[in-house]
Amino acid sequence: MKALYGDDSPIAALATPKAESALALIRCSGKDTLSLIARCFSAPAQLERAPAHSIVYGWLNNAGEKIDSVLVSVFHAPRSYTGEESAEITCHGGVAVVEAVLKTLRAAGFRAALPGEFTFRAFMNGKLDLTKAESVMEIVRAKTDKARERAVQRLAGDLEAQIQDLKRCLLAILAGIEIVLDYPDEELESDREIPDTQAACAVLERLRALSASFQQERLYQEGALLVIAGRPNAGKSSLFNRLLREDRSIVTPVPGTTRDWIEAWIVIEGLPVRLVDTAGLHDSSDTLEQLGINRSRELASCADLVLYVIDGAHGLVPKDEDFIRASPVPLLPVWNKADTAPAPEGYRAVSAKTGAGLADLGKDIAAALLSLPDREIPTGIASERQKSLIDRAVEALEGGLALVQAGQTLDLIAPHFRDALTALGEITGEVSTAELLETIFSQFCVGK
Ligand SMILES: Nc1nc2c(ncn2[C@@H]2O[C@H](COP(=O)(O)OP(=O)(O)O)[C@@H](O)[C@H]2O)c(=O)[nH]1
Ligand SMILES: [Mg+2]
Repeated sequence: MKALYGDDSPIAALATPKAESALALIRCSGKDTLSLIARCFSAPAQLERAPAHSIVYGWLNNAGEKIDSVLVSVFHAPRSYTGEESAEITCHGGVAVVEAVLKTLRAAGFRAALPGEFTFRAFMNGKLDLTKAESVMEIVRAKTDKARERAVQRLAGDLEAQIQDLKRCLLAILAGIEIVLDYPDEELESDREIPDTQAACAVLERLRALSASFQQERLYQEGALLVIAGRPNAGKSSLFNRLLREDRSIVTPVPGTTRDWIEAWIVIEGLPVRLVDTAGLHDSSDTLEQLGINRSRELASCADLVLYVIDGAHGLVPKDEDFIRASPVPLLPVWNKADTAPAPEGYRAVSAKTGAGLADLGKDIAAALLSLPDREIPTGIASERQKSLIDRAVEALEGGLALVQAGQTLDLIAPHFRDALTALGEITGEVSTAELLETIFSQFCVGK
């Protein structure tokens, strides 16, 4: 892949799904794109003379045979997605039509684009930094509107701007150190201490906040695992159905009805949530039921949040208290059956039967998952890659500051600050390797 990535040879790929549809879009980019398409186009001269951002209508022909009537959108370098001369061919959306158009383009001199190759070229030509390139993939994959919104903020440059600002701060601190290193004998007029530890601590704080933001951004992207647990008959399945707004899980007055687990994807306050209804937690002599119970415990132990349903008709019993206390993951207690008796102070009261309290419960769940009640979180980091680089910068800065504290000399301290700076440069892509780029862009779809 590396050998092919990174040249400007003409490439073409279908950008829309390979399925019967009204229209399909085939993207072309690279050297001589327009004159290559002109070779198989009914109005070649018009296409080659077409102004930027115009559309030309005509027929695509292959060896004298009419393939399809198409529209060609024309982009001149550098005003295109990739920064190269490009075109988008809109043809009819049949699977066979698309195949025939691609075959025609191959005959004219285009090769099939690799996954993410268009965006890769856009990055190489300075159209976007790596945080923006990664957000393109996020937008395509966003499951909810909120997830899409957050990715769009990164595409608009919110994250890049934060990283650039952190780099400026670090660079200023480093410049202070380098001057002393370069001119050790000069009397420098500075009212600041060298290195500027106060500024470094401020950068460190912001980096730590960014590192923590990944947990939340990941929830928006991948969704949260929310497991409903509780004793038999507490109303777990009723609550599951309520949250799902359909009767999926079987509800009966007989304890031990749900023996396996049932799951469904729902959206809570813009967060994609994988909701799981489990078997009631109690000891059973029935082997099959006991297996279900064991699975319930396993699921509950790897959840992002456990929704622990208390049977309001019976109140809190020692078994409930034990489970709540022992939970290895965050747990939200819910007092169900509030229609039968009032809930005690401090509990979220709901009734799976009437639906009372369900909207507030949704807010509680989102707040518990994001661990930031009632507050919009700023744009954070969105990939494992970004997270590991932020953490590297945090470690480097911590290391540097520890040396300052220990009274070490500047020549020993400086490399730590430089390393932090390099890590941030890797996030935006100013510092990059072929391997890194390949890993990122190969995750894209073909045509992106
Ligand atoms: N009054 C009342 N009954 C409920 C409520 N939620 C569930 N139930 C009843 O409690 C029984 C057990 O419910 P189910 O959802 O199967 O509990 P699970 O065993 O925890 O899954 C059923 O008869 C439900 O109709 C509620 O909010 N109020
Ligand atoms: Mg049940």
